[in-house]
Amino acid sequence: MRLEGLELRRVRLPLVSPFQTSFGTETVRDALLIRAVADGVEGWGECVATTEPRYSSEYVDGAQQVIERFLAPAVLASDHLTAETVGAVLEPFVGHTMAKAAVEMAVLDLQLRTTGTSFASYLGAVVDRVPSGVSVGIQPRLDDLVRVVGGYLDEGYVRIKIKIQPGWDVEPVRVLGEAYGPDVPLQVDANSAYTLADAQVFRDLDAFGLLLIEQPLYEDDLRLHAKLAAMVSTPICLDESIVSARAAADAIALGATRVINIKAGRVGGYLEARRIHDLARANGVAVWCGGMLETGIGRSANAALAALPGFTLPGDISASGRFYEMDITPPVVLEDGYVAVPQGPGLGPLPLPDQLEKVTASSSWLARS
Ligand code: NPQ
Ligand code: MG
Repeated sequence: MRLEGLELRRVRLPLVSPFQTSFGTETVRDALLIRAVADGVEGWGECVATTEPRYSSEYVDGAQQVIERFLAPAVLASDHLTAETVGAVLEPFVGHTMAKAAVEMAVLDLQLRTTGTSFASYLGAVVDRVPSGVSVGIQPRLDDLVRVVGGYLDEGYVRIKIKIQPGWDVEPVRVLGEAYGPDVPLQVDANSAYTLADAQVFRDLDAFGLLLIEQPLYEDDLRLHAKLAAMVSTPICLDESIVSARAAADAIALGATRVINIKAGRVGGYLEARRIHDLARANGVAVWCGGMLETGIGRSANAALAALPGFTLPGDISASGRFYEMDITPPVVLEDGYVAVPQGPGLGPLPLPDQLEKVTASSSWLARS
């Protein structure tokens, strides 16, 4: 294909409640959407970069700028662009996986809408709905945590993940076990807040039968994650550390991870995400689909990815209502603890123009020159 242009659109969606992690508290999702146009068809991508570079080194203003200055001109210059060649076109630019992923996603959606193919069938989905887990932020008090988790269990979420940080780890897990029993699938996510000197915290967590411990140590500490993994019985799962299929191969070979959280944005796109899925599956490593507070655009694409056969654990693909009063697409909903895998062309739903307009902060059009 030859792209006519790319629209970059910044949206601001208020969260239904503040979301606190070990690296900060968010009250608004400041997201970047990309609309790619060719031959009168449009495709949508969503950049998962955060407002500030606290989850990873990327941040949304930086992602927008690297797209405007480098990535968009490169894909707009191609006369034979396909979703499968975007990676190679952008490969000369180092890093910026979230920005690259958003560009590739828009081109992939455009290509699949043109051919009438769904993300699910393109990626190799084997189910038409995926079990839905929920990520629960750090709460002011333990009784708030019990109440908030109880609400999600009532809604039907099949797995609870709580965010932890030093001082909010073993007690919250103990209290949830006491409130809801040992049969509620539970896992924890530290977002890199610990060091190996905190190993005792994770040994103490072994008593609770957690599904996994997500990203306890710093992003580039693969060797130390392997050390920690050898000291505890609960599986270690990496999120931030897995920035590519190469990193995934290293982490598996080192024994740093028994489970991988796959986020297409973090690894440079849905094609690289599928490669990590394939690699993990071949090595007997379970994967699940992470979340980055996506709008209905990214959330729908994630549901398709999570329908691949190696996604054997519930993901962080919650209903839109977990984060947003009003999504920009028809809301992703929970049905008996599952989210449906969209079957329409491309990633499925399109933004609803009125709702999109209401949350748009700015937009710009990058034309083919
Ligand atoms: C994780 N997500 O798995 C992340 C990180 C995260 C759903 O737990 C604004 C935008 C705030 C994206 C906070 C979940 C965020 C964000 C945390 C992503 O590590
Ligand atoms: Mg995580």
